[in-house]
Amino acid sequence: MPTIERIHAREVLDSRGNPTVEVEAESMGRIVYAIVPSGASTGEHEALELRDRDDRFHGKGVLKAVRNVNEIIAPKLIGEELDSQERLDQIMLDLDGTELKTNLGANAILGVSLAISKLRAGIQGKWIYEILGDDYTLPVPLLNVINGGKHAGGKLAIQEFMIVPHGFDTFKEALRAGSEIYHSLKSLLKKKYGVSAVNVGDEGGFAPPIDKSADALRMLVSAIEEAGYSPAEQVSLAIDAAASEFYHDGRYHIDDKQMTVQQMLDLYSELADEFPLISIEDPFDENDFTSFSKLMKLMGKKIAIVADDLTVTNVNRIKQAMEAEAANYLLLKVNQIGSLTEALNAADLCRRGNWGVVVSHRSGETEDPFIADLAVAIKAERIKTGAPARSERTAKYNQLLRIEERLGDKAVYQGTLL
Ligand code: 2PG
Ligand code: MG
Repeated sequence: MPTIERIHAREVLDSRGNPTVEVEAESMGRIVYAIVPSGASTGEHEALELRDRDDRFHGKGVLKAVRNVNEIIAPKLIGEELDSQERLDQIMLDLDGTELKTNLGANAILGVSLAISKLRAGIQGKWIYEILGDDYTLPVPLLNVINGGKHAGGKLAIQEFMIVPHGFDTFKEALRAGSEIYHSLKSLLKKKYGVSAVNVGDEGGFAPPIDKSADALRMLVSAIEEAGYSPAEQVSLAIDAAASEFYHDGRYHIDDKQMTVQQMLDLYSELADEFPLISIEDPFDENDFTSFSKLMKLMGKKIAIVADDLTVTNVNRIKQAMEAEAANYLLLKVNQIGSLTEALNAADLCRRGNWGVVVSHRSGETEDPFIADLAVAIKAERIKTGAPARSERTAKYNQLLRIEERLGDKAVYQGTLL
């Protein structure tokens, strides 16, 4: 069995221009690279992203995490057989020894964890999705075309307004629709609000001067029609409220109002009645399981209630959410938990608990397309990886195009299963 011959970490930049950890690893002449993403609307229960907090990069340097890889993790793993992801990840989890990876940093551990899976694929001459699963599907993309909240400088409280092209036979056709709608939206926004309305936010979606949630969704329906597609039948809508970000002093500050939980429930119902909304992520504060459950009772039979900051890809929190019936979909982000094995365990738990899975990027992303392979391998129903624009987003969509082509006749697009 081939062994890990070399592991080396360095500091590189993410899509926001902030430093992040890259891990390079080598075995049998194969060299692989894995880069760790980073959030902005980070959940308070996420594993620790270790930052230097000194005078470099406004405190955001990751040299401590880099050193932890090069001086602590690498000496332990070099020479180990590439037999099992789980065993190698467990060596790192034991080295760290904390629940939230506060010793070594989730960014240090995850970089190595992802590099290990790429090496394991490389030495077998396989693609990553092939070693992570044995039966595959192509996920439906949630394309974030209007950016609000912490990801843009506008007035929209809701962080993400997404189009969902599910009514197609292939991922390729769905992505084409996504791109065409994105460009129709650009023209409509320009016409209505002027050229500055099409400046983009962190995830490549536009950041127009719209201040009401319903108006943003209305623009999306117009863009779908303008591009020649049929809303609801072919293309539906999704939102990520990321509500913790606008929850202050017991109220949700949204649409120029300060809303109670009941008013938010009413708002979501109205939006779901008026628009073809099929998914609502993080509708309430990240500690409020009770309000999530209320929304589930109200519409959990019809649409996806997605837990992100609530569950942070952590099996303990997912179990808690399952017991409370607080959601029916998990947003799965590998860096929230900090190792591939734990992320895969979270996905398994969802399967057992009858939850769907949306594999997700972070707002601070990189050119690493890893999550595309992951989504295919775990048969995630959906993937959320930004607008169909900006290379750190299209890197993932383009990898899905490659995988679909490679699977040929065996390719199954989840959209057809909706
Ligand atoms: C989210 C993500 C990704 P961030 O809230 O779902 O879109 O944002 O990476 O900033 O947490
Ligand atoms: Mg979210």
